[in-house]
Amino acid sequence: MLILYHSPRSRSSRVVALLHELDALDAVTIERVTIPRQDGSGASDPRNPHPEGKVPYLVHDGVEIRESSAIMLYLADLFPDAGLSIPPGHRQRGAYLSWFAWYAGVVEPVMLLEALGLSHPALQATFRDGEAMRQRLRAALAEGPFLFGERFTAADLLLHSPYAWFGKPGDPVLDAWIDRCMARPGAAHALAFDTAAQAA
Ligand SMILES: N[C@@H](CCC(=O)N[C@@H](CS)C(=O)NCC(=O)O)C(=O)O
Repeated sequence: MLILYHSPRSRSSRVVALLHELDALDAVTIERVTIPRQDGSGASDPRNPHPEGKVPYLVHDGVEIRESSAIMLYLADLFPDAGLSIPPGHRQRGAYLSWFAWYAGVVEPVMLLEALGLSHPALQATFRDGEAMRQRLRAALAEGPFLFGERFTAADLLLHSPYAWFGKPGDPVLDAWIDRCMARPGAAHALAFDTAAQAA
């Protein structure tokens, strides 16, 4: 049994989009929980088993999986027929895993630091900066419309997601890629799902 703990219009919305892309919505129970929001609304939900009260959180037959990168990798592997995962044994598997680790370890901190206008030599040494991060994405997208050429994968879904919330960076290559990702059926489903949940 699979349970996704989800809060509308949050980092778990991209997992809802992924489940739609994987044609796996029927296999997963989506439990809506509340979270404290940055505007002061909301609160931690005692029904959410995440150790920090966060979303997304996935429970699979009692095994708990946290962090968007791990959850999305896990689900894309679990439902391989959709072709959104690059499986173990494939020569691009390592590159595929690298995007998920880089997202969690570099993209999220760098985007937050840039949004807050924070810089420090140690931060630059550790993470580089927003322009280096965008250059890394641009270089990958020189080969095709998605991070793995013609193939849309769960890595595209994760990596473009902060831009879907915060807006495009104003770079022609990145903006076109974000538009392509946002035009996917999963993105439309997640938006409609969250809108309906919030209206209920
Ligand atoms: N690195 C985590 C971040 C999860 C996260 O911070 N989620 C936010 C929603 S966008 C949350 O649950 N916040 C509630 C809280 O901090 O208590 C992931 O990507 O899964």
